[in-house]
Amino acid sequence: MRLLFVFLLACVSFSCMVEETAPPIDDRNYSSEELDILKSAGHIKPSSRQLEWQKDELTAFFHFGINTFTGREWGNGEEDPNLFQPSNLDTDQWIKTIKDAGFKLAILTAKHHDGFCLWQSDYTDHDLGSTSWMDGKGDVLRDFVDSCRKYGIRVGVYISPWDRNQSSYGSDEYNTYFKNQLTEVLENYGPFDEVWFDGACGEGPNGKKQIYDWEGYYRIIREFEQRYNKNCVIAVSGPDVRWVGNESGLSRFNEWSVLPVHTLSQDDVQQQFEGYHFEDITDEERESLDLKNISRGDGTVKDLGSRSQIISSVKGGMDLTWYPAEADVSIRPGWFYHSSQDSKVKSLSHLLHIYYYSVGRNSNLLLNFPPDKRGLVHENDASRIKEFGDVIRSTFKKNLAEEASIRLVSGLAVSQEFSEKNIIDGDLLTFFRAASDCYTPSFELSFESPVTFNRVMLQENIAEGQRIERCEIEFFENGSWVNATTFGSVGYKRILKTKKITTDRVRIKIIQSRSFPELVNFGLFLADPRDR
Ligand code: FUL
Repeated sequence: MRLLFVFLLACVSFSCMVEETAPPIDDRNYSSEELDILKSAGHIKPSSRQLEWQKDELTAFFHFGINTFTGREWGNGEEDPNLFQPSNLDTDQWIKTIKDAGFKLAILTAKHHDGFCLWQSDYTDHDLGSTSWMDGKGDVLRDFVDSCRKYGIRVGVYISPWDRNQSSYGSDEYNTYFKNQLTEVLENYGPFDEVWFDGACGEGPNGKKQIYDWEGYYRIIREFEQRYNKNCVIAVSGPDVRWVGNESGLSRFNEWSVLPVHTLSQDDVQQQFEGYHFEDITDEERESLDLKNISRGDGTVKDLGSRSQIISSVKGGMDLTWYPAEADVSIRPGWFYHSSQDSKVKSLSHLLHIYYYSVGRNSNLLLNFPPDKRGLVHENDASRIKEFGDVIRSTFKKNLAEEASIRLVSGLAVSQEFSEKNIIDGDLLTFFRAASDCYTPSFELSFESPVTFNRVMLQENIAEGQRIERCEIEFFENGSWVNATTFGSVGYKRILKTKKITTDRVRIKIIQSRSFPELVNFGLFLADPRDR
């Protein structure tokens, strides 16, 4: 069902690759109680692990495993391990390729649903120890982790909870198996920066579905995090990073990082995520392990964090939480390599559209590259991603706004230290903070000579929360102010495409906010000609 939904959504979303326009402003009269609720939403903050993760922007996914050699997307766990025979595995090539394109983090499918482990596991024979490849001594996870560290790329691991090989799957015993395996990976290959748990939960070889001990899994990861003293987000079926809700890499027009802790009853949630299990966990434990997001709502719905969602949820007794989106998509139709898809690598314009609709909409992009049977990122994928990286780098290399002088047209900074100058100083550590009663400041940028741009960027100081709900950018032309673009929520980063505009004056008008805005950065860019 979920796959069908995801497939339909992918078709619909790409077939209409047109820019969405801003919906009408929400001009309802809100009571002071409601405004207080919205204000409190604007002051929910990310954890340090979430904040660090958000700055990655681009994460590479590598789906590699027994499916690479069987041509399947979902293996059944009965594969002969000997089929795994990469002829020229080179994880350095994977990591160099994505690093050159600007990616900061990489995640490997160390175990997919077939249960086949890309390391030597003490707990199963469905692993690299059972292949003749490298005389059973190969260790792809080790190679991958070493390559990431060598090139300064942050490291993530995907370990599928759904395991179609394990006969214990569907019983409590399997939870022990999974926890052993998780511990083995964290212990021998950690520290990791991200652990990715898939939501898919089908049957095991015994025809049974598993009741997962999620809290038990999370506890292990948090304990390792403390031991290594290094942040590690748990994504998707996890409390720190949420699935954006489709596998097309596209975020919502308003992608909020502050959401009600859950939007459905626990029964509904459990059905939605098949097998998602709520163990008995005390509130204190939940608090101490920072697991407030473990009861989650339906991640696919259109509206997760609007005013009405926030107000009705809080009035209904729910808490609010920081739960940022990760937008996943593959560079090819499949997640795993199939030679028949060599000519179906996404076009540059499709990838750029995804970039603007993910990174440009307050989400991290998780873009998948399926290494081929040689164990290499295929030439077609490698050259496309190089092109993508070059274009992004070229489009955003020169922030024209940094040449302007800036003044507040309306509103007030809380103090000189947090003045408007900070948003065009090129320093992401300094920011503008409005005075506490100023929710709708406007700024004007003036240039000594006209500049030409067609991309606008705005970034909030999310360390303190996400607050902006609506903003307009205007430019001065023939004696009057003209609208360049109107958009909604901002968060970590919002990027808008505009027509090509030449002007010597630009205005940023914040029209609606939940609390006093804090802005880190404003940008005006002229896109590379390949970025249309
Ligand atoms: C899905 C999985 O079933 C796919 O095979 C893939 O790993 C994707 C990222 O997540 O739920």
